[in-house]
Formats: sequence, structure tokens, C-alpha cells
Amino acid sequence: MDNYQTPNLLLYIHPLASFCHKVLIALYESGTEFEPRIVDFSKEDSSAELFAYWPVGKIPLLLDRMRDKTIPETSIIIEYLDEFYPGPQKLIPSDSKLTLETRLWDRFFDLYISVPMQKVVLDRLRPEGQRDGLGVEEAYHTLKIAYDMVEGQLGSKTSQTWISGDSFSMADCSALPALFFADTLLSFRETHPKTTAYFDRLVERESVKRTLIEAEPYFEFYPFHDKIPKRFRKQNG
Ligand SMILES: N[C@@H](CCC(=O)N[C@@H](CS)C(=O)NCC(=O)O)C(=O)O
Repeated sequence: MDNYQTPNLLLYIHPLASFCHKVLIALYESGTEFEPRIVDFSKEDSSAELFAYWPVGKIPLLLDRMRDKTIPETSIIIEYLDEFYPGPQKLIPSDSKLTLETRLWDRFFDLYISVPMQKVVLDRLRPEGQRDGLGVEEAYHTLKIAYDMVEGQLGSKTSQTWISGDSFSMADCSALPALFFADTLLSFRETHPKTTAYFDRLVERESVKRTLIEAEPYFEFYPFHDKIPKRFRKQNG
């Protein structure tokens, strides 16, 4: 007899999508069971279900079948998981000062690193003649400023393993995919030592390792895949 029970949670994702990595890391941190459903935007029948739930069509999207709830937006999803499906590692600290700092750095990585990174990547996928050179230039400018601010934040406390202190949080879930992909566009490795060391700590985390291993078979579809460091490729050579 098969003991498999459908998990309460269903997550629409794509294994290469950076915002999905953010939520996958949170789920792997807590060890919460979920059913992943891969969305292929090039196939209407694959994405129709997602658009029916969330017409802006962004992934990830979480369904909680037990509570009959649809939860969009990565930060809201992680807050929801932390409230209703908590794991050993609280991703939203209960200390109110730290909560604000966690939310701030979560927003920061999304808005000032992931969003400009997406701009550059999506622009590369546009046909020649329809590209937005000025927008891309602005995106690189934002990345430069954001890297300096992350470097400053990482030097701001006497003891700081993670971005907002000694506890791994939602902000660190946002940081990993933001830095992973942004580094392939504008590398911080030679210029931002604290950010580099922080990134190296992030990639040692089991939740992150698992997320990157699952993404690896799809890296070849990333337009800047040649800039992904070899240590993240299956064939390390
Ligand atoms: N603010 C959203 C951003 C989500 C997002 O941009 N997801 C991308 C994948 S990384 C997406 O769905 N892209 C498909 C599209 O825009 O058509 C969140 O935090 O959930």
C-alpha cells in the first residue's frame, strides 16, 4: 500500500527562476513538504492554471489546499510559511527591530539586485533592435550602488554571519539568488570581499546547495550561463 499523502502545499515554480529559488530555500530550511509544479511559460496549457489563480502570471505561487488559500509574492509566501508551517529556523525573527531589518534587506535584495539583474537578463532575450540599452545601463548602475550598500551592511556589526545578524532569515533567502545571478553580470568577487565571503557562506548552506543542484540541469538555458562559476556545474571541469 502506498502511504503517500498529497501535501497541503502546492508550489508553482521553475527550477531556473531566481525568485523561485528564494522560496525553495525557505522551504528546504523548514523541511516543509510541498508538491512542486513546474510552469513552462512557452506552453499555454502549462501556464494557464497559474494565470487563472494569479493573472499577473508570476512565479512562485503557493496554494495551501488545507486552508484554501492562494499566496503570491515571495516575501508574503515566506511570511506565510513562517507563520503556518514553521521549521526549526524562524525566518522572520520575533525581535521587532530585527524583524524590520530582515524585511528591509529582503526588499533590498529583491528590488535593487534581483530586479535590475532580471532587467539585464530579459533584455538579452529580446530580439535585436528591440533592446533597451538605457534601461540596461541604469540596471548596471543600480547593481553597483547596491553591491556597495551590501558590503557596508556586512561590515556594520561586530558579529554578523548573515545579512541582518547572526540568524539566517528571509533576507538571506532573497540574497542568494540575487547575488548568484547578478555576479554573472557584474562580478563582485574582486571588488567586494565581505559580500564574497557572505556569498560563500550562503552556498554552503544545505538548503542552498539543494536549490542550486536542482537548478543545475537548467543552467544551459540561462543566457549568461558561461559566467556561472564551474563549482556550480555538475561537471566541475
Ligand atoms: N515580486 C515577485 C517577482 C516574481 C518574478 O519576477 N518571477 C519571475 C520568475 S523569477 C516570473 O514569474 N517571470 C515570468 C514573467 O514575468 O512572465 C515575487 O517576489 O514573487
